[in-house]
Amino acid sequence: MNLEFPKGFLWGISMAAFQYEMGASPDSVDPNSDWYVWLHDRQNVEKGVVSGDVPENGPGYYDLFRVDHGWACWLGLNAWRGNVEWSRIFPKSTRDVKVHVDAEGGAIRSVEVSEEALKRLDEMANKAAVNRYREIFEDLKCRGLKLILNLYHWPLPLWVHDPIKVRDTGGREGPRGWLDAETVVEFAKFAAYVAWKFGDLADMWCTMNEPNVVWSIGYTGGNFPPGLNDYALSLAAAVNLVQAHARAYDQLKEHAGRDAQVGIIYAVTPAEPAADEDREAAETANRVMTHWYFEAITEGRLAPFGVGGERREDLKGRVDWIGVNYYSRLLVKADERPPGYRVLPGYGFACKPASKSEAGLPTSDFGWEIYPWGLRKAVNMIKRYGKPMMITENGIADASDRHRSWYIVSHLYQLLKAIKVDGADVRGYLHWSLIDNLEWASGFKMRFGLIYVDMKTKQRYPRPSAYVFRDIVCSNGIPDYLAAYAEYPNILSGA
Ligand code: PGI
Repeated sequence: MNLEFPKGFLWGISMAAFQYEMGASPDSVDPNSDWYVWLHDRQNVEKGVVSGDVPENGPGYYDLFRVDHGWACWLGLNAWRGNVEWSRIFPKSTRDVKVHVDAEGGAIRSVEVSEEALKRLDEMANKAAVNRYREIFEDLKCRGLKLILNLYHWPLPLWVHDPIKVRDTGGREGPRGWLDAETVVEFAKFAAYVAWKFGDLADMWCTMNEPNVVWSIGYTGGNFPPGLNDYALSLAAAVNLVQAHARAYDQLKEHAGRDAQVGIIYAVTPAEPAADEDREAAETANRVMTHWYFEAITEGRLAPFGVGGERREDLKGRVDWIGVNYYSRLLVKADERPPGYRVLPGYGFACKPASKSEAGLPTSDFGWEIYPWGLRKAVNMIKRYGKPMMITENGIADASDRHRSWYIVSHLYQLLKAIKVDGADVRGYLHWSLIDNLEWASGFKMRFGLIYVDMKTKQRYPRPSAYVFRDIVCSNGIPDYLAAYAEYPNILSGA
C-alpha cells in the first residue's frame, strides 16, 4: 500500500472555545456558562468531582489566537476546527425573542427564525464577543486555513442551564439545560444567529461535538455537569440533543445557504467482543451507543439507546457529513442484565494511566489504551450512512511525548487502510489538539497538545511529535523515514 493520502486531503486541528480561550487577559474570562460554574463549585472541588483547575489559567487563545494560527501554518495545516461559545455571544436570555415553533408534546418539529427575530437577536448579542470571533475567523481565512465551524462544544449559558440547582434537585428545578425541550428552541435561535453572522467565513459547519458524551457523562454518574445518575434523564437529554442537532441543521441551511455543508461530530467508540460468544453483545453496544443516533438523523427513525422506534420525519436527512472522534475502544462481554453487555476493565478507556492494558498495549496519561486498529473500525461503522467523513478528533494525553509520534503514525496508517482497502470516503484528519488546554473536569494535567504550553507565561513550545506531524502534513502522507512507526507494536511503544 502506498502511504499517501488522497489529493486535497484536509489536515488540521480541533479546538473548543472553553478549553482554549481564557487565560491571557481579564477580558477573556467568561463566567456565564454552566461549565465555568461547575469547575468553580466548592462541593465539586472538595469531592474531587473536578480537579480544581479553572479556565482563567488556560492557554489564552482569545487574545493569543494569532500566535496559535501561526503555529498551525508552521505545521503546514490547511484546516482548523473552530468553535463559538454560546454564553459569550448571548450572556443574557433570548427567550423573549419570538420565533415560530411547531411543537407537539416534547417534540420540536420545526423552528422558524424570521429576519426580524435575527435583528432582535443582533441587538441582544454581546458585540465585543461577536467582533472578536470575526477577527479570529478572518485571521484564519487570511492564512489560507479552511474554517470548520462548530456551534456547540459543551458549555451552556447559565440562563439555559444551572448545573448546581439541577444537580441538587435531581433534575427537578432549573433552568434544566438539555432536560428541557425549550433548550432546543433556544439553540436553534443561536444557530440561526451564528449562521447569519458568520456565514461568509465558515467553509463547513458542525452543529455540535459529541452529543453522546454529553448525555452519558452528564447523566450517568460521570463528572460532567449536571453530575446526575439517572437513566430516564439521560434519555430525555439524548432526545433533546438529537432534536437540537436537527433544528440547528435547518437553521444553518436556511441562514448560511442551502449549499452549506452541515455535519455532526460524534464520539465513535467501537465495542469489540471479548470472546467469540460476545459478538452479539458487541453489536448491541454499538447500536445502543452509536447507530440509533445516525438512524435518527438519516432515516428519521428515533429509537433512543436502541429502545422503541418512533417515526420522526423532521429528523430525517439532517446530515451532510459526519465527523468521527476516535481515541480508543471498548471491550465488552455479554450480560443478562440490560442493556445486554458490560464493559471489561483493563481495556480501551478503562485502563490504568501510563501503563499497559490487559492486552499488553501501552496506555496514555488518562489510562486510555492505544489501539490504532479501532480507528479503522470506527470509520467502517459510520461508512454505511453513505456520507463523507472526516476524523474530527484523534490524539493522546501524553505529557512526556513518548507515545504521540507513533500514536499519530499508527493511527494514520489504519486510516489509510480504511480509505484505500475498505473504500471509506474520509476527507480529512484533525488532530486533538494543537496546544495543551483545559481538559474539562480533569484540568491541565492531561496534555493533548502537539505544542506544549507553559500555563504561567503562556509561551508555546513545539513537542518533538509536532515535527513528525509536520512532515506528514507537508508530504500528504507517511514519509519513508516514518514508515517503521506505522506497524504496531514497535520499538518506540515499549511493547
Ligand atoms: O479528552 C480529549 C478530548 C477533549 O479534550 C475534547 O473536548 C472532547 O471532544 N476528547 C476525547 C473525547 N472527546 C473529547 C472522547 C470521548 C470521551 C470524552 C470524555 C472520553 C472520556 C471523557
